Amino acid sequence: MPLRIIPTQPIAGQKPGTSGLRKKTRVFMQPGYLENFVQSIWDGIGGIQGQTLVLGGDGRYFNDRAVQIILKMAAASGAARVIVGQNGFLSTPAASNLIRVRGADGGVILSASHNPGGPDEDFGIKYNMANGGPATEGVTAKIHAASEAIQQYRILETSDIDLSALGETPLGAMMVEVVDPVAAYAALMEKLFDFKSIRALLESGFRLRFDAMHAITGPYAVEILERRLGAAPGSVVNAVPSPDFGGGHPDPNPVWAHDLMAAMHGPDAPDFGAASDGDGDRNMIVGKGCYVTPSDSLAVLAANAHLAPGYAGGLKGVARSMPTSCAVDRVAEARGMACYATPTGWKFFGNLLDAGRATLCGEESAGTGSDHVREKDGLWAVLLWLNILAVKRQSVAQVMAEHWAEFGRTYYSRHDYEAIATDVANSLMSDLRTALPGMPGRPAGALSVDTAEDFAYTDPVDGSVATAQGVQIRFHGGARAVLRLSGTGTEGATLRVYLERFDGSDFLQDPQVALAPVIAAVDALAGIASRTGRAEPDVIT
Ligand code: VG1
Ligand code: CO
Repeated sequence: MPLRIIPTQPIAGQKPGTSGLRKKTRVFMQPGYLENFVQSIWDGIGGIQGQTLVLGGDGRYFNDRAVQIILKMAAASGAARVIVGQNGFLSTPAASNLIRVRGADGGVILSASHNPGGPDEDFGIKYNMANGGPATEGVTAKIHAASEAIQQYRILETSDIDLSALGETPLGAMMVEVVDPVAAYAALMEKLFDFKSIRALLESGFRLRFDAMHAITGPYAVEILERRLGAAPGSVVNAVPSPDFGGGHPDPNPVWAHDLMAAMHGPDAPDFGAASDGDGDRNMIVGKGCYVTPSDSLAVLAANAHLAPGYAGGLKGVARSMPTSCAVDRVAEARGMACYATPTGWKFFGNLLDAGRATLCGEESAGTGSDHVREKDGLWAVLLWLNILAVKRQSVAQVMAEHWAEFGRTYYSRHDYEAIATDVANSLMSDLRTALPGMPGRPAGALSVDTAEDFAYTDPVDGSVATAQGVQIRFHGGARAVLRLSGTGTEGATLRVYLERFDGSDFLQDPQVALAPVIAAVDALAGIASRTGRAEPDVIT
């Protein structure tokens, strides 16, 4: 099999963001572009000679081609074995699990997560390490440095491998092992959760609807929810992964999962609704007429996880990303648990999970997970909710009402301004940063600033420092706002504004109404409307 060493040169803009490298699919399809970045991964991590890697993706457009290219490049650089999901499919949490249970040296996951897919939409690639988690900041920096120094890439010139049949096929000196993408993951879920109780709940007439949004969790949810737990056939909708996600955004929030929201608020609403994103690591939870925000979901799971067998011994601690609401902090305080606030992105939870300092982690962007893998995990969150409901025998709305009665309610919302001009976004943030020292004490609308900082994080395990992770403004009276730019957008810049306000007694307000003073205060401080020319955010979650 001829080995090709192809001369290449650095490509500007191959800097991985919050979750690997994301670009328009057509950018990835340019000759040599994907190859350049894959070789940069191999170079950045010090080579893959003799290694075992896991490979798979969410099935979006170009997944099939990319998997074949990466297999040939792994063989050309001396990998011993690549474990790949059948047809090139693996959800992000299932890939994380496979890396761990197979003792692999790392893995490559193909996905742009919740971004739409197709030739004119988005594609992405990320490298995960031997613990199953996203590359740390340090490794990400090495991959980026390699992408700036690259001179050549290596690839085998050979025909494609058939990835539809399970089993082993040699590729040069490397072994390609095609595995069932669901089996090992489903086995892990059976260990963590009380499938018997959940089955009994479903037999009692409890109805659920899981919307896989035409993305990767379809096969996982059909196997686990319908086949193993006995949910009625058809409970999982949009269950067949499609390269363009049926033309939609596989983003599990009330905006993009509007069909699920409509079903859960309709006359014949099921008892429980859930959805997951393109690569299966995000989740959305909704009860009959009752949407649960991701920040509240994290708090409820932290308060009740001990009801599931996998967490019966209690939690070692909890962690949230800094912009995630402080609802979970109240649970941690009440239960005497450690609580960490990290920068945005799952990679910052890795050390806390590895060191046994945190058991449960979550982000406001619909990501929740635990130490069972090193990624957030959509179906896991759904199963933990079902396990809790099966034990409590309460509706989602009752669980929320009791939770707020015990801990109070933190009203929370995120406002996204998408595809704004990069220079406008950058100057908004840099002007805001410049103004931070003068902010404390300053009035902003009906509120006044208590503290203002550019969030920096020192990892308590390895001491590494991440700076400039978002502007955090606390107001007198306890409200808080965070502003940061997205690291995963592929068009212009996306400004994210995170808003919260605690209320200890009134739990039934509309969040946008409850947050109105915070929204006005942020605009007074940052000048969002005047600078961007946008009267409203593009997406409110
Ligand atoms: C977004 C979310 C962040 C999440 C990241 C990856 O990043 O805000 O919480 O970790 O996406 O999620 P940003 O930089 O655009 O705000 V996904 O489901 O890759 O996998
Ligand atoms: Co995702």
